[in-house]
Amino acid sequence: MRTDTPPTIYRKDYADPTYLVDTVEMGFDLEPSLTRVATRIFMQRNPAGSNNEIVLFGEELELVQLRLNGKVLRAADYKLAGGVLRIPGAPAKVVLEIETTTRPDRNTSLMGLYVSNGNFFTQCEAEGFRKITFFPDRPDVMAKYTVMLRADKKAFPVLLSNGNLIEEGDLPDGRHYAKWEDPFKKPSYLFALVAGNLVCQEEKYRLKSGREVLLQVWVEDGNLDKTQHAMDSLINSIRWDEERFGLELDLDRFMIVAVGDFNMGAMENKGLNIFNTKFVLANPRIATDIDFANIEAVVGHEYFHNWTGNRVTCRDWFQLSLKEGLTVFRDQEFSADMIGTDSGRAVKRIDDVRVLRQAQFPEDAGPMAHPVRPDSFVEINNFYTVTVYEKGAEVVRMYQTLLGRDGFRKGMDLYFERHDGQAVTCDDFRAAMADAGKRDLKQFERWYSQSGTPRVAAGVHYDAKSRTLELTLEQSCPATPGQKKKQPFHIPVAVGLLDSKGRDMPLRLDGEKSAAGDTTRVLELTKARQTFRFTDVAEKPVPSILRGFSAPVVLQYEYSDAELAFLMAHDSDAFNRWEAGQRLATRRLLKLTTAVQAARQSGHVVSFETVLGNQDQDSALSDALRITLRDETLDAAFRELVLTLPSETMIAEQMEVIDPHAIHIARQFMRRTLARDLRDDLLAAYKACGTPGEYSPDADASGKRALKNVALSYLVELDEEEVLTLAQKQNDEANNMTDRLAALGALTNSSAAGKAAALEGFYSEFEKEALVIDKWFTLQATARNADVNTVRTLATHPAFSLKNPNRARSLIFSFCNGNPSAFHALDGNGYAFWAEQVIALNGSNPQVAARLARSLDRWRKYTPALQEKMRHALQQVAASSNLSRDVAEVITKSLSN
Ligand code: B3K
Ligand code: ZN
Repeated sequence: MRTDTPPTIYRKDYADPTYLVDTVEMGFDLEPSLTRVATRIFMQRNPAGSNNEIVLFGEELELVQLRLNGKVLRAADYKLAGGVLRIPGAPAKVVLEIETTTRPDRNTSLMGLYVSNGNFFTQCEAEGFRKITFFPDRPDVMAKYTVMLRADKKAFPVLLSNGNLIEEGDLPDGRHYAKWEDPFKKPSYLFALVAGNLVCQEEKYRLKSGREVLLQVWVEDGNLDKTQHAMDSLINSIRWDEERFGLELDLDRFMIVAVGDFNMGAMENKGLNIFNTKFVLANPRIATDIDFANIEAVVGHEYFHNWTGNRVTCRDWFQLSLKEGLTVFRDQEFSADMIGTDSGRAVKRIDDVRVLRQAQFPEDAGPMAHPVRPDSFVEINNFYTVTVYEKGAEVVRMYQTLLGRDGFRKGMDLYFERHDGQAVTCDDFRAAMADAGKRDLKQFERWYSQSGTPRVAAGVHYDAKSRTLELTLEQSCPATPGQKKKQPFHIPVAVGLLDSKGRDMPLRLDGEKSAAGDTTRVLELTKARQTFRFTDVAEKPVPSILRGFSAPVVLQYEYSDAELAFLMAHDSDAFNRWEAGQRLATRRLLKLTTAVQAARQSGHVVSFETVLGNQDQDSALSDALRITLRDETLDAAFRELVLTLPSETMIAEQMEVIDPHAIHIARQFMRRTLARDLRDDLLAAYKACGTPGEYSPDADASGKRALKNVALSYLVELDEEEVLTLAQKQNDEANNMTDRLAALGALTNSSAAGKAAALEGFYSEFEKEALVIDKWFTLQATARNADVNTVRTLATHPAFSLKNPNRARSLIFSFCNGNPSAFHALDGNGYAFWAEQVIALNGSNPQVAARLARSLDRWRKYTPALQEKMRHALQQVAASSNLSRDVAEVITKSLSN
């Protein structure tokens, strides 16, 4: 165990910077093994600061020289310890000149300046700029930057940085230079440079105002056949932000650069977005429909940051959701608008809620639970979480639900009017919404300060005589680390009532003169318990509660199976229509899981198939799914979502004590049962959903492929010759990666004779496409018959490397997070493997290591036998030497909370 406990940083300790920076001039002499950086910082004492000490941060730097107002500082003039350089007693106006060197080719953390495949890239958010030079590296210090890049012309023909290119030319010794100037003030985390051998697709685009801008997508040579979709997505993003939010691109040049070694998805550096290749490169041959959709979303996300994040940024890192929650909300709305139809919007909404429930709800119930605006952290990189991002987006969405679309837009306008060019807080955003909408949103602050997923229990009482319906809503929120008791939240609950024919009933709340004509009402739950009275309710309705998932809560209401089937068939709210099916399936899956456990306990299990088969034959779900499957008025994409059972992780979340093996057996049994019950309809859907002709990733075609391929995945459960032949044929003839990968997956999870050959054929066909080989690893790591030995063997494959984050994720993370029943093998070998990998990654890339470390953070939820083995693995990591701050925080919290 490390001896020095890394310090915890608290939000309440925020202090204004002592010095503010006006301008920064930087010169880089780029060499992979030793890069020289000369920085000139023009700074002034901050009237709001508490003293005259200059505080700079720097890590893994060699300090060559430091000059203050022209005078070289000697060691006695400053203090340098623990990555902080302090110059006490500084004058009011300072020009600081700093010379440092770094070693980019040895930088495996992929933070700061590093080399990937021979090219230079940077990643500065959150605190990577301090690995490039000493600087007041905090987001509330905003400055204008001029950057001079010098490098060997042959090895690094392209030299890019933020803003506009103002000068370029040749230098002696085969070197050349480029000078870039960013006209906008920015925090250091938005600094970027790229240097190397790259090519670009470029287009000129005319903004609504008439101004012409230059758009570029930079990639390695040989990838120009994969940039069109990113370019289209960028153009759509620019147009959408103008139309929906009145926000214009403020630069004359906007660049996206793809890099193969990257810790996360992408980065919104001003004018020079750097992207993981996974979110740029696409063509039908290598990318699936989901990849196409993700690229659109991520290109949009990073572009939208230009206003929500860059023009208005965060005062401190506790406010991260100010930019991330808001920008995720914006990218979600963008993707929905790109589909355009109401049903398409619903599909997108369901997808987003699935992510929230699958990943954020567990986080909010585990040892790493934190509010959307955290109160403390040890390592900020550990707080780029689904809570800050996805729950944060839900919080932003609730403003829109409460204020209406126009009201929300007014709030956004006011936010920019007040704060353009500033570094602000989540409170500032809430104030803009409240003031523009003339609403009291004080209680709404609890969404930022309290962690945990609120529960809303609903109870309904209908009185036929008075024709009134009372809907009682009661909220509570489980205790989370550091937060035992919670105060009531301000929760928008969208409600509709269905009559016996399944039609929406007119709504009139007690006290209203007449029904307002709406059929969905947003009720505002602000107290622990509240009753809402609907009058003029002609018959006993079936309530449709939390329509559109109007708040990130768990709704508890005891629907009968018949009511759920009814909602599945009739609810005008597509989200709740889908939700009803998920509830029905979850209920059944939990029953089956309990049956598996009981059978195992009794000790006489011949086959679970027999035991489960003897369960009451319950056809409610099959019948309801059949109706949906046959309903051609519904989008294929929606039908696919209804047909997809809750994941094993989702079912686990519903259990007091998680038993991954029982869940797996139950879910597989249910898949086989459904495949048998729905066989002919699945086959019909498979045949009806072909997408002949040229590939297009549009919503209609991708929806058809999704339905077709989910049908195939059910059908292969039957292990029939006819179906296996279909899968083989699809694998051999597919003209796009979506169909190819689905067929390969179906074969891999079946007993088909040709499955090994299909896997090999896939590998040799796509050997040169790193992103496709990632899929090849993932498919095998998550295959039904995979175990830890499969993964250990794959880890010795020549194409595997732990150093490349995408590759590490494709195999190691996919297994630990995406194959629960294999990972949680009773012998504990999955956990031992996990510990080895966390320790190995900790040495090279702490950020990625800490992500993997999270795979065991919910260990206390599992059966005692598994818990014991998990704790052992956690302790093993805790005891290893040189633990990074990143990993130490996750492991310590996992073991203590
Ligand atoms: N802002 C970056 C994330 C940076 C993560 C640093 N550990 C990407 C994004 O959210 O758009
Ligand atoms: Zn973001």
